[in-house]
Amino acid sequence: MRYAVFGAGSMGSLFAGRLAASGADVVLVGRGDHLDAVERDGLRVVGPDDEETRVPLATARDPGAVEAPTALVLCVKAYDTERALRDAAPLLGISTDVLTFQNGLGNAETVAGFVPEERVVVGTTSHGAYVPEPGAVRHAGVGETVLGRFFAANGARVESYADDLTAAGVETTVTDAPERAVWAKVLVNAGINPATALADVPNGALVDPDATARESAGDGSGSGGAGERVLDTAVREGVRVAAAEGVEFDPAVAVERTREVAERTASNASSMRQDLQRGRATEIEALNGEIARRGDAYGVETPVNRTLADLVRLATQGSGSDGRGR
Ligand code: KPL
Repeated sequence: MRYAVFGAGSMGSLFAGRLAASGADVVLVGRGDHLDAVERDGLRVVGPDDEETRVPLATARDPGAVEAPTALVLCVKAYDTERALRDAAPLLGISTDVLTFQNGLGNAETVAGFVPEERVVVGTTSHGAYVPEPGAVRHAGVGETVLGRFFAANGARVESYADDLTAAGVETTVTDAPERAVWAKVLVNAGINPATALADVPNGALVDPDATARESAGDGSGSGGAGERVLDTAVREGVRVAAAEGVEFDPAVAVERTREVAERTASNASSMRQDLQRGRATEIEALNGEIARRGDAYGVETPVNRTLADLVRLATQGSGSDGRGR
């Protein structure tokens, strides 16, 4: 089994580093200071309990120089999927699987434009990771990872990918319903990411009971559950769009799950907040933007998701990017 991980961000680095440390054949494909540092000194992986290892890890800047892998693992931002697949075209062998571990809706469909549908594997992960400095990745929070073929039945190969990741310390299970796993993550991201990005607050601010209490006290110092209202409505609209696609969630459970994630990651800056702060493109089109577009297609109203998407577009325009990484 040979893995080529595309995208030297936090998740790509974590997967590639953990796989390499477990002895798997893996190359990390990307660019920038971080990749340079990994090429020079190996990847420093800091675990959730502060344990540290330095892992020698093969890197490549030119996908054309990479030997055809068994699995191409896409960890680039959702808006970069097409560009990454065009770059990867020379190394896609006749049986290479493409695993997408990206946020948002529509990634599997994009991948299926490049490889036959039976080779599309979709994964979601709730691990927390970040790159604290070039050459290092911090595995901040242990989560769950699931994967499964999106358009075909799972087989031995998918089991092997899950086994390899589990052996590498990223416990992974195989699911027969990857579209449900994707939607579950989308609902959480749609409920947390744009609100925290636009308000420039940590995730926990959305569910801060103190803020609610302050407003009830009437002294005007609290946000009065504003975050909860936005989260609640964005998630419920998303649940209705998912239902129109035949993926059913209990709305109250979906809201509660999103609240729990906001509480568990209370001090984190969401990925979209970090993107906006740094003037980078965001994943809004694959999240709330796509919920609104699919809502239109099914005749499901999504005013809050549409407005959140428009506001993030506006904020991104203000930073000089067109929101698509260009
Ligand atoms: O996945 C996340 C993100 O920021 O993109 C959450 C779960 C919201 C954690 O910050």
